[in-house]
Amino acid sequence: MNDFRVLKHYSVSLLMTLLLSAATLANAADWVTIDNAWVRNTLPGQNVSAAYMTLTSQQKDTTLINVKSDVTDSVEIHSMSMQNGVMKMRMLKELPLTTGTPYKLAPGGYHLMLFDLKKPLSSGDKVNFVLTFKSGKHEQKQTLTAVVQSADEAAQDDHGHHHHH
Ligand SMILES: [Cu+2]
Repeated sequence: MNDFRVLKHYSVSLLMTLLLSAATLANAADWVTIDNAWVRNTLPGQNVSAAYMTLTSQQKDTTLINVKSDVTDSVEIHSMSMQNGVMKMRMLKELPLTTGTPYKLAPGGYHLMLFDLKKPLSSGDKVNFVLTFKSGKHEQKQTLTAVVQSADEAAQDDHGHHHHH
């Protein structure tokens, strides 16, 4: 009788331990924290767009090396800068991240360029991404879902989160 009670108690603790380790593993597995991911909606006749998000690496020497999406077969990492009064976009082979420093991909700066969209993107649509990160000899894929927004909606969101006047 006593033995049975001990065994039962033991099984429950073991189960709890397993559940807790599973949760911890899931968190520890993510090298990069990805926040505020959104994709710009398309205008009629437009088949290119861009995705924005904030990447914060939790891992040493992590580099974004590849991006895939379900709305296009062609995603590029781009930088954008003003040169002689003209906005210029440049393709980057990879994007190195500094550990613990938020890396903000935002309109007018770094972005994930989406070419040859399979369908128009409207506000509220969901776009799935698989980001591949490299650290040393290891690679890790992280999936994320970004919501489609207009630039205005995104700016309002940003305001809501960061300013309270
Ligand atoms: Cu671009």
